[in-house]
Amino acid sequence: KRCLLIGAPVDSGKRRQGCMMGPDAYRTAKLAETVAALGHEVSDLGNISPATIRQVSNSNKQVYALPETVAWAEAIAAAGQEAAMHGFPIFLGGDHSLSLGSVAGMAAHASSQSRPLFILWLDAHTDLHTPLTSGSGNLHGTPLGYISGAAGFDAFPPMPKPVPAHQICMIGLRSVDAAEKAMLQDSEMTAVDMRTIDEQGIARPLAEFLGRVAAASGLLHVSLDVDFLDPSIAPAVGTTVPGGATFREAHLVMEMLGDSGLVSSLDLVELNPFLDDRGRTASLMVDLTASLLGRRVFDRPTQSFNAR
Ligand code: DIR
Ligand code: MN
Ligand code: MN
Ligand code: MN
Repeated sequence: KRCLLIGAPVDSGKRRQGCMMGPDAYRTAKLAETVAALGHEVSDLGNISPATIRQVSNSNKQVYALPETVAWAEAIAAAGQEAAMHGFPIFLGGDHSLSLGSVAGMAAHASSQSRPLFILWLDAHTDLHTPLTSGSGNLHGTPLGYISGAAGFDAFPPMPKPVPAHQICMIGLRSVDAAEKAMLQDSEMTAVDMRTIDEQGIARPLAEFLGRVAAASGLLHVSLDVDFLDPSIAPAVGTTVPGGATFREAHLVMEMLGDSGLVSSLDLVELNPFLDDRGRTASLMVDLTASLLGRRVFDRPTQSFNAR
């Protein structure tokens, strides 16, 4: 693969600052070197800057830093669409409002290739709010609302092609606001919460989704929020929620994604290095990326064992 690292130190998606340091934390944790050691070509494109900040209006006055976040989304979408023509974009966040841009860019790319775009959202949260429903006013809680074509995003560039609900899968859920639950009520999005993972394992729902991506010859964008992971292994995020994915669950997801060969772009978001513990969350995110890009214990297919 030709991996293109796009630093997007967007920090306007919520009030607590620190995600601006994310891209440099991934560099310090040797993301480029680690990916190159797996045999991939890697180019670090450096950090991008937001587009010109324009005054934008929104009826929800509670929304935090809307003009800044719109300006970031515009720049990230443009850089992502361009990168996707040349390789495999890896977006180094930055908070999750980054995906208002990355997914818009990937949607434009997919549409230019006449391929359907699928989204895998690895997160404790559903991020389905709109600027009108958000209680916190934090736009990092809204990208899936935007991506799926919900109303209320008139300040943002229109989504090139909203992603149909049946092409969206969320895994790791354990903090869903009432408005988001209502939106999921009669939606065709796949929403896998931690209880489902406890009862059925994480591999089953993922395999089912990957089967659908493959059957449709889709492109697959993966958005990995640090809070998908259990806080005991990933403390460097402003919105930790107990009961998250374990070390092995997370690696298994990434290994299965790598084996599928279906992933075409990746977001690494919400890392707040200011909250980290000697860089261990940044290092874990780098190792998870390595698992997605082919790092394995053995260079052979997994053996299967029959139950006696
Ligand atoms: C919450 C938190 N649902 C909000 N969202 C987060 O502010 O709307 N998403 N942290 O990752
Ligand atoms: Mn070009
Ligand atoms: Mn998120
Ligand atoms: Mn989250």
